[in-house]
Amino acid sequence: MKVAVVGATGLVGTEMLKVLAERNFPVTELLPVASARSVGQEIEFQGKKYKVVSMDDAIAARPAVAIFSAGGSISKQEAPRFAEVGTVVIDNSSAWRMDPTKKLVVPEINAKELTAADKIIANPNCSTIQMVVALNELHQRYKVQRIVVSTYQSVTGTGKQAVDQLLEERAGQTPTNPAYPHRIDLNVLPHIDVFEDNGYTKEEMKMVNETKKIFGDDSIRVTATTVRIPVMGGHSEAVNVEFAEEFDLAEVREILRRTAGVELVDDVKNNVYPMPKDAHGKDAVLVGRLRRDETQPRTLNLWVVADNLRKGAATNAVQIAEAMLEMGLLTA
Ligand code: 2RA
Repeated sequence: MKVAVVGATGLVGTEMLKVLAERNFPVTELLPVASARSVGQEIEFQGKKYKVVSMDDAIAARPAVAIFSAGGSISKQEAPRFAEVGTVVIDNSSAWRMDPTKKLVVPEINAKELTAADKIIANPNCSTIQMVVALNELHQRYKVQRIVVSTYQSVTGTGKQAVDQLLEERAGQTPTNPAYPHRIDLNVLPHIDVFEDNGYTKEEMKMVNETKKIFGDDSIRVTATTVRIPVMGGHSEAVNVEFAEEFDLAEVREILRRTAGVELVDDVKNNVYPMPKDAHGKDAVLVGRLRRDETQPRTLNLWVVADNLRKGAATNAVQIAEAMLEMGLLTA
């Protein structure tokens, strides 16, 4: 199967190639696409060398699927051009997520909604994906009514520029090309993406809006505070969730144990709980610190950690492609 990866040289694009190879996705021909200045650059995939190609050349090759991680403006402009030649686009930017004609997919939750008519599919924001994966089965059993979430997000979510800033600051250097308005080393920034008129950031509003769309329930109330922390990989989230129905903590634990995509890591007596360092390279969403919110009924606290470049981006996108393949929606 011809597969294009648009943004192939970025942090997420590189992870997408890794995941495609690791999961043996049936790639017969890879079309790596990157900026014009990268055209001709060689990259290795499954022991073969491929040259980076231009967007036009990739479209002309009519790949079965094009996985994008190249920013919203490029996706807005180029995804429809791929779709016109019959390519299925899975896009990791925010460009299509809230478009009512496009599906926002976390395979464990709503892959079954995909049809042959879906030619541009949106991959949710990393901080949303890990939260809804953790809550999915609990939502089916107890019905989520309200979520209060605070996130602790790695600099890899911003990209290479932010990683370089952290490394330079950690080495005692003045950052050459800082990604953030303040130092990030030994600091935290309650500021991810831009501020909206309502005082929330775009990142926070993504969690609010995407959660409702993925669960297909506009009545779910979400409020979020998203924070950047000096961690090299892995997003963590403190989630406080109020359900419509009362729950039993032992049953919650059981449900999480059998929730697709979740690994329960919860034994605080032995200092066992999810940490970003343990999520590196994993596709599972790690859940722990389970405890009842004793200040109000039907409310649970949990701590959710995932590799933001994998399940938060690359793996979820590849899993969408896998689901479509299984459903006969991708033609080789
Ligand atoms: C971030 N979730 O962490 C955003 C985009 N990857 O910066």
